[in-house]
Amino acid sequence: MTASTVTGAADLVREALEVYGDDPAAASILHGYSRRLEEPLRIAVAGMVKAGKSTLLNAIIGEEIAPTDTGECTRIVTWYRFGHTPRITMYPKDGESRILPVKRVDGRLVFMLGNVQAEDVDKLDVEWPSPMLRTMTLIDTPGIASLSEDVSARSTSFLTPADTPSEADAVIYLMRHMHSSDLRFLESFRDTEAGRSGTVNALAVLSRADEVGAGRIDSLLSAGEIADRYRRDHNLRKLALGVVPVAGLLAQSARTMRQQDFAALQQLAGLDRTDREKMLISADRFLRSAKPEGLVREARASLLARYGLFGIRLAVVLIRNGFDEPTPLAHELARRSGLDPLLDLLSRQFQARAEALKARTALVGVEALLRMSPRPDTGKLAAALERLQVNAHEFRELRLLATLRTTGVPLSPDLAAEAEGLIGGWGPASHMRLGLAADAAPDDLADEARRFLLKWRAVAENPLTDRAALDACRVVIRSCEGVLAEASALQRLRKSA
Ligand SMILES: Nc1nc2c(ncn2[C@@H]2O[C@H](COP(=O)(O)OP(=O)(O)O)[C@@H](O)[C@H]2O)c(=O)[nH]1
Ligand SMILES: [Mg+2]
Repeated sequence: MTASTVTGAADLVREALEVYGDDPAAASILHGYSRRLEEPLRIAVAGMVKAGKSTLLNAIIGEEIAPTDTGECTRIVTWYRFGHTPRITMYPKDGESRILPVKRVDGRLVFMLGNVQAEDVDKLDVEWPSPMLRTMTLIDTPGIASLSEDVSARSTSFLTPADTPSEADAVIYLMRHMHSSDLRFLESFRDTEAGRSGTVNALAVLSRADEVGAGRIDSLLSAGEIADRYRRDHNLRKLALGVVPVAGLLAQSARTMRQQDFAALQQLAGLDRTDREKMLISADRFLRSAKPEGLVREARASLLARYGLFGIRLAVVLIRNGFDEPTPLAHELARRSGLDPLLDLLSRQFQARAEALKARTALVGVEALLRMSPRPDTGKLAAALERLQVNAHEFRELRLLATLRTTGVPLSPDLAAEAEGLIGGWGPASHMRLGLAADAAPDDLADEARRFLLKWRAVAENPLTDRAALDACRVVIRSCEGVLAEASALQRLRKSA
């Protein structure tokens, strides 16, 4: 992200404020955009009811703060933001916001709405001192396309409002299987943001991945195969930057593992193998089992709720293979839950582009304002908006990425795939664009960037290249030049050190 695009977006909002300063509603929206440019990226977690959204959100944050399963509060859009001290603010649809008491029961945060009904609440805002939240604000949403029309409508109007940019800059979309309603939602999310700066900014998660193979120990492998298939799916590919399988429940519990969980798992690992396998056939058997004696029914139920049968089976195998301390076991379980690849994808696809994504949201907002309340004196503003949209290279990259993944560009499949990488489709860092290792030397980065640059100049100059692909070639060439400039700067730094 060049400084010019960020400052460009901030300048544009400032110019818009000069034009719309006398309209309090517009001014407040615009002030919101300029604040938003300074804040962490907003990532919404969406998907059908019980897809495992709140559980995954807890896993990402590393604490059990989002209420899961039933309960009134799971029906309210809830923001989780960084704050030095825990604080919960409720915003009712009518009336003043109010601070709610911070109360935890059995490690979990409980929201006490008092005499207010969930349907009268616009949103809850949770400030929490979690390091993860320093770099992103997470937004938990009620289910999409749920049986309850009302709850579903709330999520949809929040994430894909008709006239303004979405409150979220990007979305993690959870699905257990791919349904047509999942695709419909992703389409509408893309379309709101689209306008003229159309981009793809959703990641798909194949959630509750441990349940895919009925909790068998190789469930995640099977889930990985399904995710691969989805990733290649023609429809989904247009809508999501990636698909990863995640066992969110396991990830959440591993990241919040308690000593008593570890002790119980150790007891199970101590059992004779046939006894153990028999009792772990089903949840029901596990709950009813007489062995190990020290493990009371409540403790079994708690293990089951926190880790699922898959998590219990996996933990036992790991303990028997030498993970005999809680911390290494918790790390290994988290690693196997599939959370790390998701975090990695989040950081590559969203965090690294946070500035461009936020700037883009601001631009969409100003565009909407110009459209909805036109004024005679907005010519200069419209021109500035247009210039920024057309010229900012980050937006051109995001747009081309969307085109490559949707309608396509008349290039050979190999070239199209290469273009996708070079413009940052697999992550915006130089080594990712070039397909090199993270520790590649500056000389190698520069050589490779130069090679791609020459190659793509040749593609652009080749008379056989389709005219319709020339624009795409120009964007790719500009990206190669950017990478080369960065690599050269690194080379100079190396030399002078
Ligand atoms: N086995 C298993 N259960 C899960 C997983 N994620 C969530 N669940 C369970 O599914 C239910 C719904 O989860 P929740 O996170 O509240 O879903 P939400 O409605 O999408 O927010 C809860 O009982 C969770 O314990 C998972 O990865 N594996
Ligand atoms: Mg939920």
